[in-house]
Amino acid sequence: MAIERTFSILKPDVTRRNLTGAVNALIESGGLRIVAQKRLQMSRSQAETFYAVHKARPFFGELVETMTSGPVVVQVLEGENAIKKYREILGATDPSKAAEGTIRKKYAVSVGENSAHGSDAPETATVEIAQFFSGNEIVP
Ligand code: FUP
Repeated sequence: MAIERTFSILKPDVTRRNLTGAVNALIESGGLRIVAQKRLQMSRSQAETFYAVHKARPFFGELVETMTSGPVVVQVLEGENAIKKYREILGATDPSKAAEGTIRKKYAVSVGENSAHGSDAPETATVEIAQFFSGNEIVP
């Protein structure tokens, strides 16, 4: 199986409630390794760039507001099939539909405040990692 990297964001609802360690424990016990991590305040323009694919959606404004409402923790996760595996650990976008034991089932507040992001494909993972990390910040 292929060793992959995926991009993760622990969203402001997680940092606000001091749940960074709790979410990281689920990531690590799920078999992924945190090979880069930093806490930062996303600017409006960073959030708009990151979610540009959703620009035309009715929730875009609220999404940008939410993502800039407090600190986030951006991460690079590594492991076998990391992209798919992290999506499984995250659970469904809507926490009411997320499986038991997933990050979103345990911790998400709502669809808009759903605790964490994970890349959905290898191409997006590469672009998303490059938006926040330079190569020498990723230490396997
Ligand atoms: P996901 O890949 O699971 O993060 O989900 P999407 O890319 O579909 O959505 C990205 C973010 O947009 C979600 F995390 C939260 C927000 N969103 C809403 O606020 N309302 C919606 O109906 C759908 C998504």
